[in-house]
Amino acid sequence: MVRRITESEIDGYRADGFVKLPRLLDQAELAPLLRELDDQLAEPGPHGSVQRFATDRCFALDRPALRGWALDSVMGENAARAMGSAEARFFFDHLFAFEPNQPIDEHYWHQDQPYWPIEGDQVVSFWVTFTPCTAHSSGLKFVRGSHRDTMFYRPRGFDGDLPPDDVGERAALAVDVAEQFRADAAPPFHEDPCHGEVVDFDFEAGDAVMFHTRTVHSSGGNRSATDRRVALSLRYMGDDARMMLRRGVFQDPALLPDPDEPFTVGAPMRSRKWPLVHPEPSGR
Ligand SMILES: O=C(O)CCC(=O)C(=O)O
Repeated sequence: MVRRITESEIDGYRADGFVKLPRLLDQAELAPLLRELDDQLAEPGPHGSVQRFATDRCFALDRPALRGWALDSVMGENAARAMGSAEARFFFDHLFAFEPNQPIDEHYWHQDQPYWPIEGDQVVSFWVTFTPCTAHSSGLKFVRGSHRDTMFYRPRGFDGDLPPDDVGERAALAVDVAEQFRADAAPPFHEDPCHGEVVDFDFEAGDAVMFHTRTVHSSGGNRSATDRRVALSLRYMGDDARMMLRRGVFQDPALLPDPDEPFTVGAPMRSRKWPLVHPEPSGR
């Protein structure tokens, strides 16, 4: 169903901040998972939006095939091995769908970590495409080695405008981390190689890229006149992941613990939303 990643793929991930995982999912797995993604696109959840492209997040655990893949397959073990972590917890799922003819000339280069209320090196995403795609048709591209950059680019709205910065009463807990940020958002890596080496891939359905939470990535949108692109990122976190809330920076409220759960900047990431998936899935 889902294959184990290899040691050489883990080496590639650590060296470059990303690695392509051909056929992470075998063909037989794709149809039931894509059906649930299409159902989600047809009836988006509270975090769904359609601006320059369609996105939704934090819904997979409510859908049986997606839940089984995210929590009960070798994905947790893959994540733990890649991160070099004893444990792996599921963090969240994130859907990205482009219809034909949805180019984004200026791209949406970004790193993920600054948008999320989390800090740590052991945070990994598996971006899995359910449709074939290339750089021309919104295949995701990556900047080699950018995970080693110690500064963040300023977050911006990559599927349109950023939603309001609303973490409710927890806003009072936000800390000043201005020294971790550059003044600007990410530069146009696709236009000027002096900013860094951009790597793109040709993807078959079921292929994936495993990438670090600090790695800069984007697509150029979908220039195919006929083919849609549907991809889901599954995110996992390891032992060093800690709660964080950055003052003056958009912090996704969907990724905070539930209101009745504790939230303390610097505490390990614990919530009923983030089940342990490695070493022993428990209590599911
Ligand atoms: O699929 C895309 O176009 C964006 C994916 C992305 O930014 C992510 O998974 O973090």
